[in-house]
Amino acid sequence: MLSQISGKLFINGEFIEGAGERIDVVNPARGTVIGQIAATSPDEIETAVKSARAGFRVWSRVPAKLRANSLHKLGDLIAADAPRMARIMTSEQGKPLNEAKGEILKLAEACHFYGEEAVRILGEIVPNDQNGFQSQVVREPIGVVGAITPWNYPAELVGWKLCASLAAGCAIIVKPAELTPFTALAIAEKVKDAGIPAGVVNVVTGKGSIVGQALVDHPGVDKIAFTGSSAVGLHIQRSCPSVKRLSLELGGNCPLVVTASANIGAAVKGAARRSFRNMGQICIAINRIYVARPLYEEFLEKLAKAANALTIGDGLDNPAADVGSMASADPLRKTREHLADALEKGARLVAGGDAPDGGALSKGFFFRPTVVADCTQDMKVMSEETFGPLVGVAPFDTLEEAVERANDTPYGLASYVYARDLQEIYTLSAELDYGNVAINNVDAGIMNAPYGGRKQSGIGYEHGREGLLEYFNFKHVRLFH
Ligand code: TAP
Repeated sequence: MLSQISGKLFINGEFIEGAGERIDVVNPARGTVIGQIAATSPDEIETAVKSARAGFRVWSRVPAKLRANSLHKLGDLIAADAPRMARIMTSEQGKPLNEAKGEILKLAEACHFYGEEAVRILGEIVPNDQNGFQSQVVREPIGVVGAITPWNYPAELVGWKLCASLAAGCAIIVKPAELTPFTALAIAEKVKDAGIPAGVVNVVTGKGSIVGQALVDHPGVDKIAFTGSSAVGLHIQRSCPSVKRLSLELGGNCPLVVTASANIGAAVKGAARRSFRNMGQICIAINRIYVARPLYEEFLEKLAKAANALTIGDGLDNPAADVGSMASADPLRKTREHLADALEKGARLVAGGDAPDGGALSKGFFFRPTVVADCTQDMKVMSEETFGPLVGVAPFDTLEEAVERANDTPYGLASYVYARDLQEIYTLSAELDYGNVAINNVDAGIMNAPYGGRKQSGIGYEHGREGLLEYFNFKHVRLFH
């Protein structure tokens, strides 16, 4: 399955054997090595940037309609190969196969969305202050994009940047996470099959601090599109040696507010889904829940039951498991640390708290979906991003108190509300200081709407027209005629 891409870089339209040191890629559910990546060397980075610059010259001149056709073809090829690509993703990331397949199909959807948007890249003629002049505002593709992505959504987080670049007329060099490089290389196979010209899309692999940093540092890269932790995002912003466009999609610490008017069954279902899906390794995962005091104990009892009912499995053997292995030892360690901190500070464990019983699962990074109650704001589970299957719950007495505590965080990515009272709904949607607010549902991001964070959660947007605009420069042309 991986023989065509293991150890390879994708540069100038070809899979080439990387010259650098090899790094093992491991199936986190089994602890087995599934392949290697090559650490891209400085010479190979130079070649990738040259290839992308040449690719940009070609692609930026391709008519929008033909770029759109390529995106639709890419979407079709990805959808047709979804089962194989999902196996690659599950093998390197640990999420159950059905969930991985869903992600691949959403990537295909993104290709079609941006295929449609590619033909709607319009300029403007704006009013002028003198006769005889015309002012055109034209959109031009930025150039070469360096895309640096994390391991939690190995297809979509590469795909959003790739599709927007292709639609805009940019070229791209992708540096996927070290843990999940093969999904990105499998996408590159489809790019080649779709007939997208050589150099327009390139994939380089290796350590972020070296290979990712080389893209940040390179004067031939015009924009960095980064998704990852706030710490690395801030480092990139500070270390960038030249003026460069940046979009940063960073961490989250997302609250759910359940008011006294909420449908408690729906709120519990939403909370269980958004706290534990992908083992909580989601930037928009619900990390902390504030529940109106009259509903508090009933909510806890039902959430504990829902968490305990989730099935855990090796994602390849058990495609329909609710949750799989975590992606590596690091997020598991952090989850345990946040749980221990909460219990030490007086939280009450109401579900989970340990790994599932041995057997085949003992070789992976498994942990049971965990709920802690009576949490206070000073606990790490409430104040930091856990990025694991752990959620903290606390009661509140007034809506003002709920808003204050929900906003009491340096992050501003997504927030959630369950309520039926209209006044409560309007107040919370206005007062929650987040880029996304989902009310009576937990799907904060859709392709049509801008998706981005505030405060330490980032700069810029993905999805929607706003996401596409991140890949353009505006040019004002003032004509006298
Ligand atoms: P990071 O450790 O920040 O890594 C993200 C990417 O940056 C990886 O490809 C990494 O490479 C690379 N990198 C590391 N150091 C770098 C440097 N000095 N220069 C350039 N690139 C560098 O994040 P992660 O642990 O993979 O992902 C989890 C984080 O991502 C969470 O905080 C989560 O909230 C956030 N996230 C945010 C969003 C959105 S949309 N806001 C979506 C998903 C995830 P290596 O893999 O080699 O380290």
